Amino acid sequence: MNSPAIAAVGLGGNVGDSARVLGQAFEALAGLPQTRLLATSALYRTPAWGLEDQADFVNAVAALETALEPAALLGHLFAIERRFGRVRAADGSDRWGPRTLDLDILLHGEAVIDEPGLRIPHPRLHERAFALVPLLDVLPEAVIPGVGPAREALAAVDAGGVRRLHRPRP
Ligand code: PH2
Ligand code: MG
Ligand code: MG
Repeated sequence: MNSPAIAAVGLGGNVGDSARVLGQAFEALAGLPQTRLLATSALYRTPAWGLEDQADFVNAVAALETALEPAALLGHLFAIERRFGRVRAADGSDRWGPRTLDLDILLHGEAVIDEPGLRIPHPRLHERAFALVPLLDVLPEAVIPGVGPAREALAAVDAGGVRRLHRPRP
């Protein structure tokens, strides 16, 4: 078995009952092989970033200790997204399925990976308050390889719209 790394996974959704979906997604992460769920952040309601003309998101972060290599972990995250992430309209009008759950690897130990479909640390982590705020809940000393302490990255962005929904679970 590979020696375990501390990984941070970002969770987000803005279709359906996102708070409920994210809670269930935490459970799914806890069930991954060769992985221990170390901590879950609070849930945050966050204004949509990038394409702004859409519903607010709910965002959170999970800290994992995992012996899964990044590519293997990503494969598991895609499988969980498929399980939780799609709603189906009876008439098939959403046959491509609006995504209700997005799971992104934000950090994987000190790994720096830049491959098609697999970029770690997440290339926009340092500019996104919706990821940095929950990341600091679970890993207050997190360092973003190539960037610096996550806490310093947060200080440089506007976190005004990020609102806590629930306290972290014990
Ligand atoms: N995810 C995106 C694009 N924009 N905005 C917020 N607030 N939260 C997200 O998770 C998010 C986003 C693409 O993955
Ligand atoms: Mg994303
Ligand atoms: Mg994604």
